[in-house]
Amino acid sequence: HHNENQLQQEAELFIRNCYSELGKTTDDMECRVEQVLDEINQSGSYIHSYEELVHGAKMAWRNSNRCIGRLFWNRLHVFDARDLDNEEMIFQALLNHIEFATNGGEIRPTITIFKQAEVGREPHLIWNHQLLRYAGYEMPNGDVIGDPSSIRFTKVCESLGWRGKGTSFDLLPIVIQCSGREPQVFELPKEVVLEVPIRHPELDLFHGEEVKWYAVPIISDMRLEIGGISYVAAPFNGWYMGTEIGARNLADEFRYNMLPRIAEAMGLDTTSSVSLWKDRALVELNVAVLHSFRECGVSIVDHHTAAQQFGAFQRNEHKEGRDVTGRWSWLIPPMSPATTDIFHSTFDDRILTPNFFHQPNPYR
Ligand code: HEM
Ligand code: NRG
Repeated sequence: HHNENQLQQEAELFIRNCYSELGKTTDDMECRVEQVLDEINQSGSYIHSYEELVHGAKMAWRNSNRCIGRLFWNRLHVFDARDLDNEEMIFQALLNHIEFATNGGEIRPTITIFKQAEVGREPHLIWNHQLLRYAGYEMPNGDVIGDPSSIRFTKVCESLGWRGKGTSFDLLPIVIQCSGREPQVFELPKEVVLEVPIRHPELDLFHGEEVKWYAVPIISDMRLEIGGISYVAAPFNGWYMGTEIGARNLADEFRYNMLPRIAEAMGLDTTSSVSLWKDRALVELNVAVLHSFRECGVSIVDHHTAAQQFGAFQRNEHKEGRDVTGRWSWLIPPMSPATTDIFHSTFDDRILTPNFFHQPNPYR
């Protein structure tokens, strides 16, 4: 979408910002700006140095308006996978990402960055929304087994020859498409995927039914933009905030919809909403999620701690003379939002770059 002038402008802005944050000399900065502008004149594009790639990715996290976890933006591990050019090597890099990030439960915020987009060349793409996610199957009678939000992608996998076991928690395969070729499907080896069985410290919430969630959320369908360059395959992860699983994935009516079952197991009166059965079930489900992750030694943050960490992020940024941008409706946690300071604040939702952007879905 960029003409060369636009690209040169964005590149120069990024290099100046990046080099000033990294404490580089003006000589280094001016020299690199000139080099980048020349490179764009000659080739129509430019290549980031490893240092620029690393700091650019960190800036993109720092600028993610919907993310409450940004206190740790400067502690992102960056894997440079820009030279990988086939499906097998990309899959190996993804396995490496999963293992490194999982780290036996002590999760490390990590991003793996594949080849940049170029005009006149089909990019390498990952079709999955997250590297780890559960399949969803729609039954003829309209019931759904598994995660309803995966129904469409599960069908795509099936059309490519994949068959799931049909449980509520089938891990989807990884789908990789290189240079406009046919997409290839890779099953994840069980050993690399850490999962946490969910159980409440005191109550039997699920009537003995197995409920679990994977340890690491690895978003793999967003475009990373740094200095006018797009990295369309750049999966990243941190650790979970408990409410993402307990107040959304397992609770939403259009996801696993567990609240009615839990309320029944708790013996609550579900015939009238004034018993607040949904709220009481929600609290115990979220207690169970946090308890289970902790007991398994898997990193997770509760929403109160996360909101406090976000406050520390705001103060840090203020000290550094940078504005914090944010989107209120995403930053507030989906349970007890008014118990956090975030709820009582307002945010500027301007989009700074580098940043992560949603991009069109490669299938459908
Ligand atoms: C969104 C927490 C790490 C980038 C979010 C959301 C939460 C969150 C709760 C909202 C998700 C939702 O409502 O679906 C955290 C925590 C982290 C972390 C606890 C722990 C370290 C990261 C990292 C990156 C990142 C490492 C990138 C390098 C983003 C982006 C979004 C987001 C781009 C918006 C996603 C979207 O639009 O769907 N984060 N995050 N976060 N986070 Fe973080
Ligand atoms: N709500 C989604 C995950 C979105 C990103 N959340 C993070 N990101 N914590 C879910 O699977 O529930 N991260 O990079 O840590």
